[in-house]
Amino acid sequence: MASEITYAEVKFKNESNSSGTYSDSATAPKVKPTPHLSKPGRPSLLFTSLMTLFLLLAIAFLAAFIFYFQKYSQLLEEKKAIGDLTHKELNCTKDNPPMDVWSCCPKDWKPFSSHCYYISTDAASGRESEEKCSRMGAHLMVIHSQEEQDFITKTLDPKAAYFIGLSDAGHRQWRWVDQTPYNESATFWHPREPNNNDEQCVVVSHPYSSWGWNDIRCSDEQKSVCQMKRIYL
Ligand code: MMA
Ligand code: CA
Repeated sequence: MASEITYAEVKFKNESNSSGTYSDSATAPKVKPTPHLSKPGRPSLLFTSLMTLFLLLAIAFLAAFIFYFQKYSQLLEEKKAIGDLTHKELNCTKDNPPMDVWSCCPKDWKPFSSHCYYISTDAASGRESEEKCSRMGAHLMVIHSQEEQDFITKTLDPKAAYFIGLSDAGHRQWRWVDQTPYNESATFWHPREPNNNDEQCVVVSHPYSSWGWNDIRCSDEQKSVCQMKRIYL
């Protein structure tokens, strides 16, 4: 077949000038396709693709590293917080013998009804006091009944004042820290309290002859009472 015939030498007889004779080597650059797809100075497509892939992988690794580093830092932070939260010793009782459940409060916490209460030994601002309770898996104490008010006040020092989980959310709107409704008929304000719009935190105190609530500035440093649910095992 014609396509399979290779001409080593071609002569054009009727051409007057240069009646050229082209050798194999002379025709080669014109006829043969160059083996390289791109110019020798530029990187090949394969090289570019590999570099792009490598770059993408590097970015992915970097992103993953940053992501896991942040996760790890967060985990360390949480672990630190849990260090405070872990109650190393529990005091447990079996409340209802037929029920095979232990009801527990951490050591140094006082059980009452379905909760455990912790009386702080040092003074802090209202916000810090709530944060300290929170780090122990608790919140500032919420009082909804005379029984709760009496239970806690009989264990407190009458010379001190203790933050409870009640605060003014603005415009004298009283809010309990656990979001339970503020019931005006179950409050234990001292006479003539609350008395100051600038006092948005509340302490239970015994200034004269009885225990009651007083609004004070949240920046005041006072002791506090934390509350958490009993732990059932
Ligand atoms: C303090 C402070 C107030 C409280 C009054 C009551 C002088 O201010 O505790 O919150 O209302 O005492 O006299
Ligand atoms: Ca007051």
